[in-house]
Amino acid sequence: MSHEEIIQALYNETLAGNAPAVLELTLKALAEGMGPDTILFDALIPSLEEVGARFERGDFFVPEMLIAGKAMSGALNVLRPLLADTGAESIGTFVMGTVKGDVHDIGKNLVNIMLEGAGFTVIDLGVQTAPEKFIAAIIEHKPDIVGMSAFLTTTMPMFKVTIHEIEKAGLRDKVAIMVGGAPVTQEYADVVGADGFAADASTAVRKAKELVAKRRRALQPA
Ligand code: B1M
Repeated sequence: MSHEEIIQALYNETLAGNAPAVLELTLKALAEGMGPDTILFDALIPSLEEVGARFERGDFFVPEMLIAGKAMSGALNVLRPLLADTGAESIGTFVMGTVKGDVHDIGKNLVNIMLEGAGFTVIDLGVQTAPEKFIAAIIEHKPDIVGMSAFLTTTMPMFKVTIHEIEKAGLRDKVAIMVGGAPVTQEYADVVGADGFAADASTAVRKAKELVAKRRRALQPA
């Protein structure tokens, strides 16, 4: 199989939710010398975008989304160490969670992998993260940044609720707050009072580095 054929097959099998084939093709692609980022950005992510488009058109339903998501997650498990293993010293601590009411985690996991790859220590709170869980994690881990993902227009308001609870706990000035997820925009991030927003995983890393640098500058004695 040529590299193009592997990419096409990975796209098709992810769309079909064929997890064993996606795993096998991912391993094959790596054995053929293809980069993990090529596999991710040229095959897996475009395929999940098509899954979403078909769901919107009514051609796919929740079970199809679920099995496609599972197939993607299986491949991500293989790619994770390759994308994240830089051996770099920690450049900051990032607490990350998908907000309460939301079970989407593929995008969040991808951001985590990229953050780890860039040298962040990532504490992943998982999905359906209630404000009190974010607060407990801030107290326990003293992160530089708290990141929240939301993938539904109905769960995006949890950003504001969570930030409000962090404020009430007296912890807002202890952390920078970043938000993201498919429906989130910079305008929305500004409205909820977040310090940063990113539309994708690599921009998230850039933004996170900027926020850490800004915080470190602010904490330096004049
Ligand atoms: Co759902 N789902 N889903 N879903 N799902 C979407 C999000 C949807 C857009 C599909 C559609 O209509 N086109 C739609 C939301 C519509 C809306 O609100 N505007 C939707 C819906 C409606 C639903 C349900 C309500 C369906 C139902 O039950 N009727 C339901 C909700 C369940 C719940 O959460 N309470 C539901 C369920 C599911 C599954 C469980 C079946 C499954 C999730 C599996 C899982 O995550 N483990 C699923 C899936 C797979 C999808 C789609 C197809 C794919 C999402 C994905 O993983 N994308 C999705 C359609 C789509 O987005 N195209 C869809 C790939 C991922 C790499 O991209 O998630 O955008 P993304 O992440 C990006 C950026 O957003 C950014 O970086 C990531 C990597 O580049 N980013 C950040 C993410 N977090 C960040 C944080 C940051 C910074 C950047 O800083 C902190």
